[in-house]
This record gives sequence, C-alpha cells and structure tokens, in this order.
Amino acid sequence: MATTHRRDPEIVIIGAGVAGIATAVTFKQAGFHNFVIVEKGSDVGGVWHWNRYPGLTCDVPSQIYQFSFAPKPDWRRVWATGPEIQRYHREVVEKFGLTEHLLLESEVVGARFGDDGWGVNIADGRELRADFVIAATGVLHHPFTPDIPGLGEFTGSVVHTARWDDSIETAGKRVAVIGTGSTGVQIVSALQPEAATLTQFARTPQWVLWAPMGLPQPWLLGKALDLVPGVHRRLYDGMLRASGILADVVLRPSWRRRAVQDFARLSLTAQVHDPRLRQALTPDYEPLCKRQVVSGTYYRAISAPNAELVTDAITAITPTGIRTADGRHHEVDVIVFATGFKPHNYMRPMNLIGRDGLTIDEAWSKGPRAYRMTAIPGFPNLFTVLGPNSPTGSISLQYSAELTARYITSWLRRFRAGEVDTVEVTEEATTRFNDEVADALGPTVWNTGCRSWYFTDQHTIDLWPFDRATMTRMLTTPDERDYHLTRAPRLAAL
Ligand code: N01
Repeated sequence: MATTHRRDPEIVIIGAGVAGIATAVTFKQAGFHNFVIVEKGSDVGGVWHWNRYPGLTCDVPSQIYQFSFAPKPDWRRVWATGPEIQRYHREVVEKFGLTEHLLLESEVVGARFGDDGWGVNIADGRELRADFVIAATGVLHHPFTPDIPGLGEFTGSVVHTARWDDSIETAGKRVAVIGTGSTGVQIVSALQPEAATLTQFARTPQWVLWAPMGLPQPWLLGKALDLVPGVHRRLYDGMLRASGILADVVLRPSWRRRAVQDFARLSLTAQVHDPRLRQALTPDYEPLCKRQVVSGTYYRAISAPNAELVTDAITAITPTGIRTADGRHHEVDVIVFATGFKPHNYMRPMNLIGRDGLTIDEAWSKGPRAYRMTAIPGFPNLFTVLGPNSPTGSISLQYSAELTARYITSWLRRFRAGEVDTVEVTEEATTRFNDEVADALGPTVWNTGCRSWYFTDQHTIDLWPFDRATMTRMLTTPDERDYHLTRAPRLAAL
C-alpha cells in the first residue's frame, strides 16, 4: 500500500486584482499559506488600480460588488466610485494579512512546467518555483488604442482612460472622447460640465439604461448592516439571488428581457428630446446585446450646448484635431481614448509553457478556451480564476472568483495529502464543456446581432451562458473523470 506523504503546496498567484485577492483569501481560509501574489502594478486592485479616469463609478451596486468574506456595511454610495472601491481592496488586503504575500511591481513574463513543477519568471530576472500556478490576470487590463493615421502628429494631449494622467487639463479645453462604451459614457458625463467643448466620436451608439448612479447609501442602512447580526449576510445572499434575474434576462428571450429592453428605449426617448440627436443615439441592435451601459447623467451631458455627438467615421488625426469622413475637421486640445481593451489576452503576452513544451498561444490558436473557466489541457497544476467564459455582466465576479478558488482548494488538499502530484484537465472534458457553452450561447441576447468586446477573433462569445446554480454545481466538487492525475514515483515510493 502506498504511504501518503503530507506536503505544503508552494503556490504562485499571478495578479492582485479582484480574482487574485479572492483566491488568496480563500486559500488562507482553507489553510494554505505558502503562496506569493505577483502583481505587475504598484498596488493591488487590478482594474481599480489601473483605471482612475474622472467619473469612474461601478455600475454594479456596491452591496453586491464586494467579497462575501469582507462585507462592507458603510459604502458611501449605492454605486460606489472607483477610489472608494480601490480603498476597499487595500483594506481587505490589510485585514486578511495578504501584504506579506505580495510582490508588487513584478511582472510575470513567463512560466514553464517541468519535472520540478512550475518555474515562474519575473521581468527583473527572478524565478519562483511553484507546485501550482493560479493565473488571476483579469480580462480588461490591456488597453486598446486604435492605430489612427496621424495620431503621432497630434500636438495636444492624448490619453487612454485606463492609463489616466492627472496632469492633463480638461477644464476649459476642447475635449474629444472616442468611444461609447461604459467608460466613454462615464467620462463624457464627468468632463462635459467643465470642458469648453466636448465632442464624442461614436462609431456605434449604445443603449444607456437610466439609473441614479450618484445616489448616496442611506446612513441608517450602513448602521443597521453593521450592528444587527446576520442582516448583512442576508442582504448579500438576497442580492445574489435577486441578481439571478439579470442572468435570466440575458440568457433567454422572455417578457422580462423585453421589459428591460423597453426600459432602455424609454431611457433614451424620455431624456433626449432633440429628434436628430435621438436618432443619432439610437442603436440598430437590441438593448443588452453589448455589455449594458448604465448612467443617470450621460444623455443630459451629451445634450448640453457645449457637447456634440459625431457619428461620421474618423479618417485621420491631424496636429490640431480629428478629421471625419464627411470632410469636417474638429479642432481639439485633448483626445481621450475610451476605446476599451484587448479582452481575450488573459495571461498573454506571458510566455506560458505547459507539458511537453506546449505554449499557451498554440493551445489557444483557435481562441481562449478552458474547462469551466479554470483548467486548460496541457497545463498541469495551473488554474485560471476569472478565466475564459467568465460571467462578465451576468453573475457577481466576486462570487465566481471565490467559488473557483474553493474548487481549486480541493486539488490543493489532495496534493497536500500526497494523493496527487499533478492534475490536468482532459481534452475531452474541455471539448465537451465548450460544446455545451456554444449550444447555450445560442439564445442569449449577446448573440442577437451586434459587435461587442464579448466576441473573440474566432467569432465565439467569451462569456458564461449558464445561471449561477449551474456554475455552483460545476465548480463545487471536481469530477475526477475529467482530469488526468499523476502521482510521482518518488512519492509513491515514500
Ligand atoms: O470599452 P468598450 P469600455 N474608432 O470595448 C469604440 C467594463 N467597465 O472601456 O462599439 C472609433 O465597451 C467602440 O466602438 P464599437 C465593462 O464591462 C465597467 O467602455 O466597437 N471607435 C466602443 O464604443 C465594459 O463593457 C465599468 O463600434 C472605436 C468603445 O470604443 C468594459 O469595461 C466601467 C474604435 C469601446 O468600448 C469595457 O468598457 C467602465 C475606433 N477605431 C468599464 N475602436 C463599471 O462601471 C474602438 N472604438 C463596472
């Protein structure tokens, strides 16, 4: 009979954003302390560290945009601002003792799996050894700036929203904003009141659902959540359950979907009275098809006398402005790129090499794919948290990250007990899961005919097409039949 051998897994978590923090705390709570969190930024928080543009607000209510293990009773607003969310992340890191595990300003440039587990390479030349690697690298962290002719010759200020530069003056200036996604809408609302002029360049208009995003959280609610035992947990669980409506609305056609879509149309017609502007702001696809934009201020901002919506395509940037296809030249002082991200990179451009020299670019030559968001064939003892097909916009990301991290701890426990040395998902299980995903994506609203960042270059939709109960079922107990497990001879002989 083989003797079991207990050993403490060495773990490298890549990324200290929402996914990395959720993973680290979950591991600690499960008794795994032998980990480092490697983060390329100078602070924790991920998107909330990198994105500091004026007007940044989370369009998910704060009482659900938080970790289940760190309920915060006293959010200042129902929809918190970026700086408050970033403070929360720092507090969580402090409170749960993660600081001593952090390697900040350390970019992972490569990782290779070999006979001795994983070697993880950091840009400054250090190499870390690991039994397990967790890629918690996020989705929206590589800013995308279109290559517009003449951009390099512009003499004013240029900035991407995800790399905001506080030294750039926008008050009293002629400001151009390119892009109409959640970010473009928030920054237009923030900059328009003080700009001399604000011109938004819209390649595709978006539906903008009205919500009172600036609403303060009632002081009494914060006190009650803080002082009455059990109430906060019940509110959080209730909000998670209630958010199931959102998954239902996006996943299958129903009267509930139509009701939300009608509200999106009403949000436009009730707020924009100028027929030409309303026409220009009306998308030719269904509401909710793209990641839904939410704002209580945008339509007012873009209707203001100093604002203009330009729908003609940009043809060039000149030293003093932007030229559009109708031949007009728009003189501006500042160009703000709210043009989004390269969302399907995940851990790339990291040079990730799995079993038998397989690179992640080879494994993902037909687009990013993973088993249940977390395991990739050919990459033993590597898991992603908020990896491919994560539920951006339909299920709480914190919930998904914590659930995935708990799932991974099942394998860490078996490693610690000496029952397995390597764990690698099978190709068959991954294909089966991806086939199920493709089938389930059919009736979703994301598939109703719009271009969105949800689509990969291979025209698949990189989202979670199931409800939360299905996610929970899939990520509660690993199914051994879906994995190749090995037990190294050195251990079996012990
Ligand atoms: O990026 P986007 P985002 N010429 O990809 C346009 C999250 N988020 O940063 O639609 C002209 O949505 C592009 O046009 P088109 C949220 O998940 C959350 O706004 O492709 N325009 C589009 O209008 C969100 O979905 C919060 O035709 C060009 C825009 O740029 C995600 O981040 C807040 C162009 C890009 O929109 C990304 O949002 C903010 C070109 N060459 C963001 N190239 C919360 O509140 C691109 N565009 C939680």
